[in-house]
Amino acid sequence: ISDAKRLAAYAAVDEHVKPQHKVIGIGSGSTVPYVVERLCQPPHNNSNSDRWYIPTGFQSKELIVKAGLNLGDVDQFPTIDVTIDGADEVDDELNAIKGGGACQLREKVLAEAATHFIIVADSRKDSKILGHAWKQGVPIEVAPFAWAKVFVNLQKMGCENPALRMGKMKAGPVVTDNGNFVIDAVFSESYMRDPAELLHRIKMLTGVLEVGLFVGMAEAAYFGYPDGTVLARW
Ligand code: DER
Repeated sequence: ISDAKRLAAYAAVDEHVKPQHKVIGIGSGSTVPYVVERLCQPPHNNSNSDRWYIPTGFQSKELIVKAGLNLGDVDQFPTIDVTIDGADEVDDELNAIKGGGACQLREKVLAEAATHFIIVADSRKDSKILGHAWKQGVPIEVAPFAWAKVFVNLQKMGCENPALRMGKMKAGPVVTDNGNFVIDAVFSESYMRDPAELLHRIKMLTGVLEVGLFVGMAEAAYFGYPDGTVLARW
């Protein structure tokens, strides 16, 4: 799987990061380390001295810092040339479920700020309809104060078993880089067939800060396969 992730990441960087691109958004998860790895190799590394890298959270920031790359902030660079990020699942229209790593708020800010938003993943994420491959539900970042209210409203919407995401080796819920909670909400296929409508309905719930549905945002997606091939969709 790691080889498949590396293949997807390398292909996406080689195809979409040009020498003239000076502001690069780096996503979160287990695939994006290979994006940074490729950007530190020739010929891409020749452009790094005057290039800025914008993180989507703590893990992403550490990747940039440890690679010795220029760390920027979205405050300095509200417009980004290319953002490359992973995903939990991608449908046949390049809509994605993101937030498996609880970073979807900053990820969506950088995806929206980018002229080019590119997804990289292994083949397990390549799907037709969201929810067919990723069974953990739509990750929803919520204000801690409002989580129970959002929970009830998600049930009223038809989500059978919303779940407050709990920490591992940490008592209590996962706390995001922004100090919020995450509710994972599984919806039936009838909802997932219209991710734009579902995104809107969830986002309108008071207390919801961001929803891990990236609809109509990705320009292209690269999927690495165990047989050594890469599938690019756009
Ligand atoms: O949270 C996210 O959306 C991350 O990008 C992540 O879930 C991507 O998954 P990966 O670890 O398979 O790259």
